[in-house]
Amino acid sequence: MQRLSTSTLASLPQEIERPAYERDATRIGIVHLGVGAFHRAHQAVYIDDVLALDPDWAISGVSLNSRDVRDALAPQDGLYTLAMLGETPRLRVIGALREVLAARDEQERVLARLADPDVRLVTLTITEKGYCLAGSELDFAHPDIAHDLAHPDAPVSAIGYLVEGLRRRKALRLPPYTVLSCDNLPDNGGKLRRAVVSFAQRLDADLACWIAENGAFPRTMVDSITPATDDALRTRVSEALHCTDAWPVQREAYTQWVVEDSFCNGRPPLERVGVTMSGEIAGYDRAKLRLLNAPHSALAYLGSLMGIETVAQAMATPVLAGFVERLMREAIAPNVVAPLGFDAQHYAGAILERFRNPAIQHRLLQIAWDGSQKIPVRLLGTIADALAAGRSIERLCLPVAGWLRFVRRQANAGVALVDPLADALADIGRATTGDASDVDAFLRLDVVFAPLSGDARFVAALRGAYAALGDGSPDAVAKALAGA
Ligand code: CS2
Repeated sequence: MQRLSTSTLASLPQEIERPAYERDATRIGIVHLGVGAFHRAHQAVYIDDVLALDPDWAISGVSLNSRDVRDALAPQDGLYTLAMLGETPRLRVIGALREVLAARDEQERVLARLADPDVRLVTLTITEKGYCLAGSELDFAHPDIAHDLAHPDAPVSAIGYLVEGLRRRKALRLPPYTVLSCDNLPDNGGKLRRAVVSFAQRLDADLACWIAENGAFPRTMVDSITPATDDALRTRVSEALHCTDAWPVQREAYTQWVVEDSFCNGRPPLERVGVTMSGEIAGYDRAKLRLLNAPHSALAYLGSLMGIETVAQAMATPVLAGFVERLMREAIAPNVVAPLGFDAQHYAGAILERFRNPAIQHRLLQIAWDGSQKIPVRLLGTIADALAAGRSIERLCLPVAGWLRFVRRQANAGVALVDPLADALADIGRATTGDASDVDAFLRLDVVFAPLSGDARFVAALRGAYAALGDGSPDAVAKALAGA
């Protein structure tokens, strides 16, 4: 079978959607760091629509760590297939990625792109850990940040690349690019601005000033459920296309992108392709993290303990689905400060419907990754707000305790965790005994639990929730959920 590429594009079956513009006539105007499945299923699709209106915003996709996406997509001229898992499934070939670079092999090309006057926007999906933060500020003790401060012209971190790119632009008397974080972090733009400016400050105070005065770091909220690519998808796509695609991606039909409208160097006509441009997005990002991502993590840990594999299966398990709905509507929603006109209960209902979608095989273990990065921004902020408002936190602590039980189980089974703190977590997990005092060892992980670990009400509630989960077996978890 032939491979998807520019030369096979024209001969794809009629029903396969494809770029509605001349790819050769487009120019690269965006560098994207972290060209994983989420970017390719979400932002790149919006940009594919933009390119039919304005050819200046094609994407140079950069992988900072791996070579896999470059190796899969370079032979396909950057083309790949998106499967949209709605009522009538659709397949669409996306052409927005005009180039895919692996930074480890092509560092100078990446830096040259960042200093290219045509590039006016740099976007990121590097996941929570890619920001190298401790709390809300840049972690100068992080090995990648220490490396990049010592070798600023040969960076490895996203922050190092952004700053070296901006340094080159300043030297060339070019305007800066807008830097747009598309990750699930509250105040993602604000955090990224502080990380970039504080890193630059250590190298060159003038550069830091120039970035602070002329740069832009809009906040965003991104949303579309994107299960990892599996063999079933590869097979389905190659059968439909009559040619192979080494790395198709899939997502639910629903998609949302809210972007703060503060760019420093022009921007794509995003409002014409379904993006909500907003002056104030603070409410949206928090509502999404708290009402979608937090319940997702709850399903991931509690469901995995119960031996369940996917989100839809978890939602078909009444005791778990019932708990998650109560968690959202009664424990989380009262702590969400809603943007104007936003109805948290309606939003929660729509999310539950999306979770129930049986057409999507979204594996709980995928969502369980990187718990140490996700738990603080998804759950602990709500707990802190609930404590401050004098509301109860018992139910909110159950998914956090579920994470601890999950870590204990994986560590004792010798299953490696996918988490930047995997080693520390495995050490703690292996030393646990199963009773509530286990919680104290986890609470010493300051990067996760500070400052809440100093609150006696939180410590007591987390111990209580951990004890309620019994031995973490499916029966014990089901019993705890039924009573919560
Ligand atoms: C999920 C998210 O993997 C996870 O942690 O909670 O990727 C989630 O599917 C997206 O944020 C939905 O927009």
